Amino acid sequence: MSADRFRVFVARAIFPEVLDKLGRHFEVQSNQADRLMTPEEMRACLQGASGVFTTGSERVDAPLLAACPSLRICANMAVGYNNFDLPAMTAAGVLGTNAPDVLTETTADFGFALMLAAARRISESERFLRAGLWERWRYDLFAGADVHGKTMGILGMGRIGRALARRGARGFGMRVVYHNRNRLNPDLEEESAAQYLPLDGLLREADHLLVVLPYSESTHHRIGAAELRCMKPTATLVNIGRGGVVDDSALVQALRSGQIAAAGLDVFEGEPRLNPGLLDLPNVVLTPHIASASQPTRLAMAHLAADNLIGYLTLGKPLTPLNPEVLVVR
Ligand code: 8YV
Repeated sequence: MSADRFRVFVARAIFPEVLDKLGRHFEVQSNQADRLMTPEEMRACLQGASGVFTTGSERVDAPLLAACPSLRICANMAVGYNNFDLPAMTAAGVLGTNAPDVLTETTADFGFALMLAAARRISESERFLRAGLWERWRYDLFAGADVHGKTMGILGMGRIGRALARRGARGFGMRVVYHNRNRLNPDLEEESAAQYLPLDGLLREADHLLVVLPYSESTHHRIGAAELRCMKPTATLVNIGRGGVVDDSALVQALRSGQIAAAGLDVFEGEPRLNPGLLDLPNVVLTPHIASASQPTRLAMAHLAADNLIGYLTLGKPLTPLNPEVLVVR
């Protein structure tokens, strides 16, 4: 079958130029209106499709794969891929690809911004000012925690964790400690200026804890009530990894009771819905999953997902395959 006859479905609205690029290679159908689709609608849209362009919001699982036998590749416009049941995809001979690297620095910038905003009480003080409550200077008005020279703890030392470490150590003179499933090799530790600690040591020593773990059954509620109890009462917690890695109910309790000082959250359990307790708390900065959302980075992520579809379906050569064993089988 010639490549131009492949059909590709784009499950969400994307940059028009990326849609045009796909259109030069494939017959493209897209959800450019960005309608929320049920799994049944998604299945219907994928009939006869060889590829699908997904974001982190669309679930690809065994029932979907069974209902869409023509599917050969699912290209995620996200580095995280917990929306994919990867073993089921491999079993079905369907390739999964993600969008790593292009978002690393932008996402680390945002994690750092959330840490600063939470520690220095930026959102809280702006709300106060906008509400017309500022009457005069006061010695302790929104006095928060320092960031420079403090200890930054990083949970999840992949590419984004290491980019955060570089910012903390080199830009802000921080001591950087980390915990990861596997300890980094000495070269990477040196490059990141970071010291490995077991999880309980990380929790106890961090003035600012940044969670950058992907979500899986094994990372579910990795930070829960017991872990929050280990942290300093002056500490801040930032989650730019995935919702569900932090137990949001336990976090609400910890923020409410002063067990920790503040939090900055870009990802949530069950997003786009939030634990309502979070909305009532002054000491948490909340953003709607935008850590990678700079214009150039989102465009680069979309191009990478598109290039994976083009590379695989036209040449058999995807750029960033998640289950390359599928390539061998084919
Ligand atoms: C995406 C992300 O914007 O890449 C990831 O894993 O969390 C974000 O950068 C989001 O998943 C939408 O695809």
